[in-house]
Amino acid sequence: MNAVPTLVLGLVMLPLAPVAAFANADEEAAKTAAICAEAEERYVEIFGHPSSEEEGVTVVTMYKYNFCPAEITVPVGTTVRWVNVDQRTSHSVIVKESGMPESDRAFPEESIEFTFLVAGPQDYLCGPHWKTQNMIGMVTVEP
Ligand SMILES: [Cu+2]
Repeated sequence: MNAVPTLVLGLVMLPLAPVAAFANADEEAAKTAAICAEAEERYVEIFGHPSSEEEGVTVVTMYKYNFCPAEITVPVGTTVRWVNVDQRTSHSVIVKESGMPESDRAFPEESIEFTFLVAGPQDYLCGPHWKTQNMIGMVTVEP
């Protein structure tokens, strides 16, 4: 008699788990997209033009503990400029495998630049926020 409720419970639980995981991922993606759209609005407010219009650099904004966009693909030799468009928080950049030390903190409206000379995927993170806020990014450098 006792085996029946357990079996029913098992059947109900199994299909629910993956669905819940997908819903959370979608929600997370939507939240990130909204934050990054806001970051671009901040960029235009501060600098008077879209981040895509900067000459000679690829811009990644830093806003509300996110890199926007968190993943980019660039040709080798590209300089990435990380721009802090937050109002209060400071951020840094550590390109893990570059051998370079952590950058200075970029305060609101300041930026950090790094030129990617080695092809391959390069993880980077924000010193003060990668652990607590998962503030992590990736640059895929193409030869
Ligand atoms: Cu940060």
